[in-house]
Amino acid sequence: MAPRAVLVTVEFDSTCTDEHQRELVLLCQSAGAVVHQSLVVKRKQAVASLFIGTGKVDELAQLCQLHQIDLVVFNHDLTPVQQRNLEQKLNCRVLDRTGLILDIFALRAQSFEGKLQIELVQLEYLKSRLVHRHEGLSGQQGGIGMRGPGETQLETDRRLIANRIIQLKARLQKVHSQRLSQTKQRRRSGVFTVAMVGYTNAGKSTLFNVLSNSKVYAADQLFATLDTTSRKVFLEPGVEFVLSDTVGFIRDLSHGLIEAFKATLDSVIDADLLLHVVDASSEYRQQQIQQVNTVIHELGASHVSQIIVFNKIDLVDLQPQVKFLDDGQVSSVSVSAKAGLGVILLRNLLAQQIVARRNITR
Ligand SMILES: Nc1nc2c(ncn2[C@@H]2O[C@H](COP(=O)(O)OP(=O)(O)OP(=O)(O)O)[C@@H](O)[C@H]2O)c(=O)[nH]1
Ligand SMILES: [Mg+2]
Repeated sequence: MAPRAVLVTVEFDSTCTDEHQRELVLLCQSAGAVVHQSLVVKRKQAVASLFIGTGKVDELAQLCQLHQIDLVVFNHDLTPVQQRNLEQKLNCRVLDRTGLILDIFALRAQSFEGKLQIELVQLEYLKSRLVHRHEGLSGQQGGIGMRGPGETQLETDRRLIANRIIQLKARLQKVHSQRLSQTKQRRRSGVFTVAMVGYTNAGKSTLFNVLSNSKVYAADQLFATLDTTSRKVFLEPGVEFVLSDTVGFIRDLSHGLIEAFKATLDSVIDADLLLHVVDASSEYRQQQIQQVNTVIHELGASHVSQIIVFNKIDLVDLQPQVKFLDDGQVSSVSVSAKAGLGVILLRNLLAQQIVARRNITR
């Protein structure tokens, strides 16, 4: 049976709480949980021990007991101590936002590299929690009689995890260098490369399928795509490019997660052009564009030129069109991948870019 979850979003100020709450519901559903209730708690600042006040924790504990809740998810990052304290008080599993995203990633990872990467991040995440859990335990039980075996177990766990981390890093390094030589080969052959980036659920995979006539997994879920897929697309005789579909981005992606996906996002750093896919029907599209650009910057790909693709125009009654900047460069194109609107405009734009690049490099 799917686990039943209660979600907690703390409103420190009033910015975007509704949107953050809605997003957490989607994340939970994508992880396979059933959302029983989504709560907002107002606070000026987080409490060191429990993140929220004791009164609220008691209320939550009652709610969890009454409705047989399996899981409480916080829409924030918790310290290992906060997580442990909350689990004790609430008597059920407590996850923070990063933990939840990691869970979805683990569920979705398909490729060998993706699986290795996700295991690595999970172990790094677990490592910090392991230490704190144990310290809490020995402190609570006074240590005598318990301390010896407990610490031995902890040492064993730590050593096993550390060994596995070394092993995973070595394997990833190998896969990474293989990928690098593939990229170099592609560069030498001069094929134009386009990578699709964008907020999760913007419609990248749907557009990828339309452009490349493929059938990659596209669904109304957050992080439906985890692994990068690439296909060659033929536009007209002699005009072709390699298109890559990538993992979606989300706000406040923790540093560990960005690190983990740097390798799979090679195609983004090395691309000749980024198609930045935006859900035009989202009220928060401007914030989402900003957040994606922040991740692109962290990946070191700010130098790659970008065309914004406003997708899902069928939902907002917009017409397919191309917009230009003052200097004549393309700024955006509006399409509907699902309804097939404006796809021809996009294909023509891509063909122009490829031919223009070819003329420059000749
Ligand atoms: N109405 C409408 N829905 C669309 C359009 N394009 C995609 N969708 C829907 O949006 C949802 C997400 O589409 P995906 O293609 O999986 O989005 P994605 O950006 O690849 O998402 P992640 O891989 O999760 O980051 C699916 O339910 C699609 O059917 C569109 O043009 N119009
Ligand atoms: Mg996708």
